Amino acid sequence: MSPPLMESSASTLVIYPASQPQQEPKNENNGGIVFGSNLQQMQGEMPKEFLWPSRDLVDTTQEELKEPLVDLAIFKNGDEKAIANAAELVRTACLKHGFFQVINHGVDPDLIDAAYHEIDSIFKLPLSKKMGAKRKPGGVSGYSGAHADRYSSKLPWKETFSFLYDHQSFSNSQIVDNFKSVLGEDLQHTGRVYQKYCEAMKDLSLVIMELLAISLGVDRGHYRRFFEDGDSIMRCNYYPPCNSANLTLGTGPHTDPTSLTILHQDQVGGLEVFVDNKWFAVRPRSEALVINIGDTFMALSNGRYKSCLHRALVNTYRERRSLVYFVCPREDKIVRPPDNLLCRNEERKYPDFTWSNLFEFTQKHYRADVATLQSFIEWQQCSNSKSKPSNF
Ligand SMILES: O=C(O)CCC(=O)C(=O)O
Repeated sequence: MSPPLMESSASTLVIYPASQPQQEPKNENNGGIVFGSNLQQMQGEMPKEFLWPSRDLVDTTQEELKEPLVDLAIFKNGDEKAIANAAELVRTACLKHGFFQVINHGVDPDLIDAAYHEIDSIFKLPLSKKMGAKRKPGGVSGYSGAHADRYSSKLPWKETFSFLYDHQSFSNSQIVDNFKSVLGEDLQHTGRVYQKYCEAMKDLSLVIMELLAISLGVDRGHYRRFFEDGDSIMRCNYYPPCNSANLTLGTGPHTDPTSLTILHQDQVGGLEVFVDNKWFAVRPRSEALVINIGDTFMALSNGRYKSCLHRALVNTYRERRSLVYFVCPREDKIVRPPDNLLCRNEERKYPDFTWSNLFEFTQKHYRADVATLQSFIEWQQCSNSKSKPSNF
C-alpha cells in the first residue's frame, strides 16, 4: 500500500543544492534552503540544517499529560463556587507546568474549522507568492519557511504565517486589509475568517486573564485591564510530512516569550509539554483550546506561574496544522506584578521591562528557548552591548 504521504497536496519542503541555478527565490543567510510546492519527492536524505541534537529528540514517549480541562461555561452561569474550583485547578496547573485546556470556551467550532480551511489557502499558494509575503528581518508578520532566513541550524520542519492583531483597533477590517495588501485580493476571505478568529481569541483571552487573576488572588480585573489594549500575534503553523520525523522537530523546545498562548491543534497530534523532566504528549481535543503561560505572564506573576516548556513533533505520513494566538500587552506597557500579589518583603524576581524590549530581544538577539526570560534580564542589565548574551 502506498504511504498516506500522497494524501498531502499542500506545499512541502524542497532543498535546492546551493550550486544549482534556481528559478525560485533564494534567501539571504542560508542560500540552499527554501520551501516549495509539490516536490516532496526531492526530500531525499535529511538536510543537516534540520537535524536536532539527540538531547532535544530523546524521550519521545507517547504518554499523555493529564492536564486539567477547565469548563468555562461557569462564567456564563456566574456560579462563584464553580469559578473558585476552576481557579484552583488553573492555579495547580500553572504552579507546576503552566499548561491547561479549556472547554465550553464560546468560540464557534465552525469558525475553528474555517480557520483550518484557510491555513490551506495560505500554504498552498505558489512559492513565489509566499516569498513575496516573507517576514521582514526583525519583524513578526508574514511568511516564513522553516525560519531558514534567520537561522542556519536546528531548523523547524514547518512553514508559518503570522500577523499582528491590535486589540484596540477601531477598524473591523485590520486583518482583512493586511491579507489584501500582503497576499492579494484573492485572500480577502481568508482575512475575514482570521479577523473573526482573532476577535474571538481576544474575548476569550480576557476571560482567561480574569480566571488567572482569581487563581492568583489579585484584583479580578487586574490582568483583564492590562491586556484590554494589547497587541497580540496570530500564527498559522503548517508542518509537512517528513521522511525522517525522528531526526527533526516541527517546533523546538521553548517557552513562549509572550504572555499567554491559546492554541488549537488538529487531530494529527504532536504537541508535547515538559513536566517532571519528561516530555508528555498533549491529546488533540477538537472541542478544547490549549492554554499555556508564557514568559511575560511568568514575570507578571512574579515567577509563581511557570512558563510552559513545549515542542511539536512532525509526522512521517500526515501533514499537521495548528492555530496559535499569542496574547501580548501593548508594547509600551510596563511588565510588573500587581502590588497586592507580592507578599510583605517578597523580592521581585524580575525587574520592570516593556514587552517591546523583550520582543526586540527575541527578534534580533536571541532565539527563544528554555532560558529566554533569564537571558533577556541579563541582557537588559548589561550596559556594555558587547557583553550582552546572545545565542544566535
Ligand atoms: O504547533 C504546535 O502545536 C506548537 C506551536 C508552537 O509552539 C509555536 O508556534 O510556538
